[in-house]
Amino acid sequence: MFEQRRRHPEARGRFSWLLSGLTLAAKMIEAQIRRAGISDLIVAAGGTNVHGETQQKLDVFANQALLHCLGVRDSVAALVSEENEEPLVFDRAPETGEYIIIFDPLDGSSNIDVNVNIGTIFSILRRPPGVGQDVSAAILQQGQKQVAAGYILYGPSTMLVYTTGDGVFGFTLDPAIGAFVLSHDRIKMPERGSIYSVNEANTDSFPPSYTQYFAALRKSGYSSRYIGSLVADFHRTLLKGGVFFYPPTRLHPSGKLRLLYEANPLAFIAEQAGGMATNGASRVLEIAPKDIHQRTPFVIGSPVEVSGFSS
Ligand code: FDP
Repeated sequence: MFEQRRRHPEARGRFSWLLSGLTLAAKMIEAQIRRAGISDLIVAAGGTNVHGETQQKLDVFANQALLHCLGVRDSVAALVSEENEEPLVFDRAPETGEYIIIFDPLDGSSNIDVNVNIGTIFSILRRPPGVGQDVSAAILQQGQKQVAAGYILYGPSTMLVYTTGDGVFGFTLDPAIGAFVLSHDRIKMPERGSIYSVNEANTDSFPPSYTQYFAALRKSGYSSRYIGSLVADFHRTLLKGGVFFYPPTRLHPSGKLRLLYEANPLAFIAEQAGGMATNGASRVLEIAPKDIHQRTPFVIGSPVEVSGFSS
């Protein structure tokens, strides 16, 4: 991070301070996740932890950790969480509160209770020039305006993957020293892969363009993987190539995934790694958001597979 900062002599360290808030929250969340099964036993035994506190659900804990660790950074103008109906806007002067942070505190919630990978996703926007004390109207920016985006994957090891628009970097948490160590320098997504990823149980309600494309992929020898945690499915796609889909379905006619919390940050990372992301028709990063909780169909992955599909 410092190396990247050296290339921007005008940087004042506010952004690094912000990222340190994210990594601190990530370590708090990861520590809680690691004890998840044990905490359940404690709850079953009496409902309180060793400090006499009632155990919280992990997604509530993750949300509060992020709101706290980021909210105390004075460069934050607003925090927009998937878990909260409304953004949390801070009354900070425009020259101080420079950043809007959008996050999904714990993605893949259906996998929390079964010890399967889950993640935190974040997207960072700058307060546009001329926007006064109330920044809420400036939250709905196109994904291409993001100044940084990333995710933390809580898996067999915990990883932070992020971009500031100058490549994608992966850091692995070394539990022995409690620090994220650069482990994946300038990640490049393979041109093409051999895996497609989609919840096939929804096949009957996918538009025909999707089912036809999946059939074509199968004919060409593709295999299939679906974890059901977006961060984990994306992380595999980033490293191994291939393509992930969340198409429109009967239950979710506009797709299930959220544009601001999920699609935009991962699309930024994918493009920075040489991949692509679309809603089936146009580039995700060019979609003009109308609502903070807006959903979108999502197709993301290697350029060969993503460009080969059109809804
Ligand atoms: P979840 O509902 O378990 O929180 O957006 C949330 C998400 O998981 C993604 O992480 C995941 O890719 C997707 O939804 C899974 O949805 P389906 O169960 O409908 O496949």
